[in-house]
Amino acid sequence: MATKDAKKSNPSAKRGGKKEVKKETGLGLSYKKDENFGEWYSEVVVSGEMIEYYDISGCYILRPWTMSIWETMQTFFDGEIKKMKIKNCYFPLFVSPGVLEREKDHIEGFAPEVAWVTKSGESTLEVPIAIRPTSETVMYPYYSKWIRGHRDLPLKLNQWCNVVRWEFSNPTPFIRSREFLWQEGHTAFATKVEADTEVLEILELYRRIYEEYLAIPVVKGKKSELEKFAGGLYTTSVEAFIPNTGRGVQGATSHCLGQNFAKMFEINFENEKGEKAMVWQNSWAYSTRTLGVMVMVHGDDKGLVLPPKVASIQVVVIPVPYKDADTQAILDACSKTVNTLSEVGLRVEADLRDNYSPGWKYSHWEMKGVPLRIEIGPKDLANNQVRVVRRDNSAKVDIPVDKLVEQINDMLADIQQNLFDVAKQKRDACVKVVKTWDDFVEALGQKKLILAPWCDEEEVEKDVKARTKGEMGAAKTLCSPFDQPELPPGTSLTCIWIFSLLSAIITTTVHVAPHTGWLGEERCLVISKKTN
Ligand code: 87F
Repeated sequence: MATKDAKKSNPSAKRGGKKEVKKETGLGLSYKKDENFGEWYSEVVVSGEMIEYYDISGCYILRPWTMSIWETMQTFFDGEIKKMKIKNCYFPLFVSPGVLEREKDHIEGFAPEVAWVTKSGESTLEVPIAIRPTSETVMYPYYSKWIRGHRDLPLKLNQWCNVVRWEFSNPTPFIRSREFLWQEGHTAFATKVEADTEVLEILELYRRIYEEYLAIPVVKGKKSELEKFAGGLYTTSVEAFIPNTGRGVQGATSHCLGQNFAKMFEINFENEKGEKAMVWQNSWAYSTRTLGVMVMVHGDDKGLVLPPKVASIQVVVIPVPYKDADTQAILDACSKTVNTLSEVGLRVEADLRDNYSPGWKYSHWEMKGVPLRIEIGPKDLANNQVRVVRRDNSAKVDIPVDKLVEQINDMLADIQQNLFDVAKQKRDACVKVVKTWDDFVEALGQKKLILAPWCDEEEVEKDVKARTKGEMGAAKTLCSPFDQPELPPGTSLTCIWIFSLLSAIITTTVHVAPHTGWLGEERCLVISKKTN
């Protein structure tokens, strides 16, 4: 199918609204981040060699440059959950229709996204088989079998796998793909207290993935009743923000499922008093979407910008030979630099290819987002120094060879911190605290990340969505942040939604009492435009 998505496999083929391709190198992006964000993103993931488009819409090839970042995050997260005594397992990819149906109420809204295998070779399967979109229904029948008494609890399992959700809205590499990689954790406890504690422990690990590894600030909080996972009791999430689009992105979720699934799948146990009880469950996941957020937040007009902690190559060493210089001595100095830095555990490579110019190599590694570039030419050799260029801010410094390890380590740490600081400053500049409907509507139009008093009633949220549909882009609540803005003592919050009614009613001069209290306890929620 020749979809719009498939056409992107050769972004250089369409050059509408392009910028000049660099003459010297033939590299460079056709689109600018601030001018055409969507095309810029599609181009940067391909030119940075993270993604290759595939002939099935919404499916992408994850290239080694992507997988190494994924593996770094995986190593961190896997180590942390093992400390929490969570064990890895693997359940099958296929789900029988009967089992899937057991979760009918919750699956209902998701049903159109479930992909089915209906044939093997030429013969039609007697019973079609679903491909897992998530594994609750796959795993929980076995939880029911394995959990008998309180000594079988807690049961804490995780699996690293792929899932398939046949999305129909605009596919976007990493952010919305039909198959993606994730980890899904599914745990069962004897008490709600244990489940509640774990929900937050996992959420903190997700925050660390974003903030410490990907250098992306996130907001931790609780989802609204409308936006939570319908099958669960409550959903917590980390929310990132993309200033260019003015949209929030759900970074990862940690759900407390309560006893809903225990009821459905009969996951019971005999407690210490010998009574029959139902388990309390959690489920939590983060996916390859993390990588898309990283590209969107840090990338620039030269391509990817990788945080040093996750970059597959942290330092690239490039020889800069001149006509009459001792080329072999330069190449040897490059190899020596690689060895010195590799020995202390840094991820370093030299690009010694002789069929590309240094200028071409600079652009190539900039496109791929390598945090530091070391250039070694005759002058550097003579002065016993190397020239170092930062990818994040293009700063150039000469460093003496005998300070190499120390200074490179410092610079990498500084880049990691700087990426986070810049991203946070950009995000914070987009945050708008509003108290009234008019201010809310205005801020939404300005692509702001809105912090507003909110009563968290499903009907109210649906109404706000409906009222903001159209040019402005419907509003969607992201979460109620755990860190709430400070309010002067004695201040009472009024849900912004009531002002939308007030302005309608005021025109007919009917007096309405302030909307406080009766819809429950107002807290501030962060709100942005809907993702699609
Ligand atoms: C799509 C098709 C079928 C999301 C779906 O978030 C089912 C679903 O259940 C579905 N899309 N969900 C919700 C997933 C909930 C939960 N599962 C385990 C998570 C974390 C990991």
